Amino acid sequence: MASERVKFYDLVVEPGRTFYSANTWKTRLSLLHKNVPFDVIEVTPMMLQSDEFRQRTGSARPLVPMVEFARDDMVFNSFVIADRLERDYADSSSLYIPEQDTSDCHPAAYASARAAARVFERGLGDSDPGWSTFFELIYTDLARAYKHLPVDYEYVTSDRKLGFANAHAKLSALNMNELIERARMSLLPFEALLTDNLPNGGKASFITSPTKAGFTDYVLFGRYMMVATLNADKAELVFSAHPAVSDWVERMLDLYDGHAKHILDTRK
Ligand SMILES: N[C@@H](CCC(=O)N[C@@H](CS)C(=O)NCC(=O)O)C(=O)O
Repeated sequence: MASERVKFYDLVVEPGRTFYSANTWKTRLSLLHKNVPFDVIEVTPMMLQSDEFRQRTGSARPLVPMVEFARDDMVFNSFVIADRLERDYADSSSLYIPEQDTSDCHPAAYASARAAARVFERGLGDSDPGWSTFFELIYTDLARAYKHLPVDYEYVTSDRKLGFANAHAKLSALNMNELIERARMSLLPFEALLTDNLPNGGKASFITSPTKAGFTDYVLFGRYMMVATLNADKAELVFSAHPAVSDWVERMLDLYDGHAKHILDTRK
């Protein structure tokens, strides 16, 4: 399929600032993986809450990532977008089995790989199931980033946004040393995967496949970018605790002409 430019909606504290959303990083990297040219539309939480956005998206609570493939063809949710990219750009490396083009993947192997990616993104890649502590780890940094914008601050620290009672007080009272330790431990499976010997004797460079990054890498790297953009010291403390994971972060930063590294270097 011809690669038409699409519009990719990404979250910022204010226009011109950095891209900190773990979920939108999945989509940004999925678009780059599939070689789909895109224009970034920077949106703030208040823009997303506006009547204009609610009407345009037909959703009472619009969330990013969103990709506008064409007028009146807006797709939400990072996994739904990934599936759409797999369908529309089947003649390029699969997000779930990156060593093959999507159209060449065996259906049974494809279903297994897609299911593994889905479980992982709803597990470690999501705050709700409690598999990891990445959101809790940066919550106070996120709140601080909005402090000078009273209306946005009120929203991002509200129970409505955070999803449970007294959320701001509870999240702010968590013990940071314990959070850092738990976040480190949540990376142990990846350190093992990247250190184990493969059947051919080599080592895996990426998580989704030994030689090429894919959707599962983008899920974990989204968590890394969320932490690194909001508090670089915490990212260092957590991700550098494991040598193989630390090397993987460097490889991820270098992907697609150093796309993520460039954003870390140029946007704050
Ligand atoms: N499961 C969804 C999660 C989407 C989501 O939670 N997006 C957040 C950013 S990480 C958002 O739009 N937040 C703005 C808001 O809550 O108003 C996905 O993967 O796309």
